[in-house]
Amino acid sequence: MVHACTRDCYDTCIFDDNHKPLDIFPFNGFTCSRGIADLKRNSLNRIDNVYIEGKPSSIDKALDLIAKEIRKRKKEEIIHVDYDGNQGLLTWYFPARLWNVLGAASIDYSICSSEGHEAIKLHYRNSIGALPEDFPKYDSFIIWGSELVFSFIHGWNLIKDKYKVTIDVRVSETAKRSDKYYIVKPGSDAYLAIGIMKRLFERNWVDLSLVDNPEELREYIFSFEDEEIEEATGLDSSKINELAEMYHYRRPLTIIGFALGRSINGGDAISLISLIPALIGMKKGFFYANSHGLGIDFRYLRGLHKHSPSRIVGMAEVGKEVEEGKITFMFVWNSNPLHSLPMSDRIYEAVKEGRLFLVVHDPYWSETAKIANVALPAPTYLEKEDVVYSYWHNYLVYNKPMLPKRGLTEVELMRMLAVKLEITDDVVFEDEWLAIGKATGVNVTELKTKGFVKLLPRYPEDKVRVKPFPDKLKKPNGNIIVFSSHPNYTNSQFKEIYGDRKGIVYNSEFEGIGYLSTKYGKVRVMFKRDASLPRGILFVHKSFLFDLDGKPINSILGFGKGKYGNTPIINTDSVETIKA
Ligand SMILES: Nc1nc2c(c(=O)[nH]1)N[C@H]1C(S)=C(S)[C@@H](COP(=O)(O)OP(=O)(O)OC[C@H]3O[C@@H](n4cnc5c(=O)[nH]c(N)nc54)[C@H](O)[C@@H]3O)O[C@H]1N2
Ligand SMILES: Nc1nc2c(c(=O)[nH]1)N[C@H]1C(S)=C(S)[C@@H](COP(=O)(O)OP(=O)(O)OC[C@H]3O[C@@H](n4cnc5c(=O)[nH]c(N)nc54)[C@H](O)[C@@H]3O)O[C@H]1N2
Ligand code: SF4
Ligand SMILES: [Mo]
Repeated sequence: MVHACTRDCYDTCIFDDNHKPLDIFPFNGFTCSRGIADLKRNSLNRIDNVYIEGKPSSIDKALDLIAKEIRKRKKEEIIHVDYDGNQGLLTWYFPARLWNVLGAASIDYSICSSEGHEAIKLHYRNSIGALPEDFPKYDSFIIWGSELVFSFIHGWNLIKDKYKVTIDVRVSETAKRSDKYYIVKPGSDAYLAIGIMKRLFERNWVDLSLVDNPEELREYIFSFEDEEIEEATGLDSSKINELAEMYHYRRPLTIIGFALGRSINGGDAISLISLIPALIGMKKGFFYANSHGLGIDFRYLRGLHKHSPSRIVGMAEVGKEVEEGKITFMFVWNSNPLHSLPMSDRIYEAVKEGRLFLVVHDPYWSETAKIANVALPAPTYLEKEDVVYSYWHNYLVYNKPMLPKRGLTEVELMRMLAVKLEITDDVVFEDEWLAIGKATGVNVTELKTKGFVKLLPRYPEDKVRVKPFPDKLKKPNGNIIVFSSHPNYTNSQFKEIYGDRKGIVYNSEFEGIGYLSTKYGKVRVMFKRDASLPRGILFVHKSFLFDLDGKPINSILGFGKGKYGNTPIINTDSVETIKA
């Protein structure tokens, strides 16, 4: 039998029951440093018991306490924070049913990729693009705002020997390993896409058969002067010509990174970039994330066909709402919000001051679990049954546990808490395998027997809508903080294997201790000089998000968000640097 890695990662590697990566396309028998270390990590830093206020306790006492705290509150003050720490349908999605039956507040799941999904859907109705099987059909690639060599190793493996061009705001590792790279000013990718399309129109290199309204697009594109585009992007005309020539002569696959959606003007950038392939008549000419085009009914899994949250809180605003006292109870699983949410120091302060009751269900002692009023042990993905999808390939995988279970599964916990709360709704108690069958359209018996099946990708056939066109683009101000993936960690995970590093900020000027400051907060960090970084770019690995005093770096992020998918603007501007 098999299992797939459930971490937030493009690759969703499938392993055999000895935890060896399958030697089939696109995994090709290898995995990353995390996949290799999973068996060793599985016994380290685990939450080994139920803890109440840091002291070992029993599940019954914990559930009584949680139920009492829930009953005390208005449902609008109760929020569940769950993200992609485990991408299993049973671990991540299904347990949200309890909270939706309760009518608690829900996050909007916007932290990572929603901005790009929504921006692409404006034009294509769905955000699905190239599948792994499509990658080898291209002989060239444009890697736009993605640190692919670290974040997407099997994608990189398929393209590493082909012609590649990277567009980034700094000389990333992917840029270094590409045939060419272009360094643009942060927040200016929308202008670059406009510049490229302008050249394509001017040279009559367009094929208008796929788009619905080319004349309106032309008019919009020509409302931008070349000087404006050059000034915004920092690229001169010859560079923009080169990119247009590459699109025309080589017809590359454009890989659009998630980081763009977390940046200034990010939604507009992704929206316009996704139009370029269509404008030259390329179908499926981009890859962003395919999860919304595989026919999985995530709403059904979360019970949203029958119940709705009382309100939706943007992930950009959770910290702010905690500070304002609008959220007083937080139930966390599959997420480490102290590490990952903007203004997360407000969560820490509210727990310490007794203004927020925090429950965390996690296999590991995450930074958030460590400060929780109640910490509950969860099994890892190697220890429980689940069904896993990918946002790149279209395998649906039945995870058969290969190690004994430690802790309570998310489904067990949800139902035990429902019993305490005297909730009998059949949405909570529907057989989870029936629900999986309904939500995926897959025969579950066949899935369990075979281990994995392929989902049918669904591509909309309509013409590509050129509208809406972005109106005003923002001009970034001052220094910009830019985050990116580290090869040995997935977000906050794997510190027990590869160690922790606090608050290192790479920049073009300073060396030594100092501060980053915005109107939202201030953190004490270690500056390191990197001559390759453009002035004004502050680069941080997104796995080391605590400062020298243990305060979240996200204390300095605000609640600004993207206009299409509400993704927090994590790569934010107006960051002041202060040398100590
Ligand atoms: N090893 C590893 N793999 C991972 C993860 C991990 O933590 N570690 N995380 C997973 C997750 S959750 C995600 S979301 C993906 C993220 O994977 P990617 O989409 O690759 O995103 P990032 O690594 O955040 O950053 C990609 C690049 O975008 C650049 N960038 C930032 N702002 C801009 C801009 O305005 N314009 C342009 N052109 N470039 C910009 C950054 O400099 C960086 O080099 O990776 C997944 N894979
Ligand atoms: N400053 C800054 N902030 C960022 C980013 C950035 O680049 N810079 N990136 C953003 C992005 S792209 C993302 S996706 C988010 C990621 O933010 P998070 O979702 O907080 O990321 P992870 O570190 O993957 O945390 C997931 C947690 O899930 C737990 N977990 C793993 N498996 C299971 C399981 O089976 N059951 C349960 N119950 N828990 C499990 C892990 O142990 C871990 O504690 O962070 C965002 N925040
Ligand atoms: S983190 Fe990504 S590359 Fe590594 S084992 Fe998991 S799915 Fe594969
Ligand atoms: Mo992400």
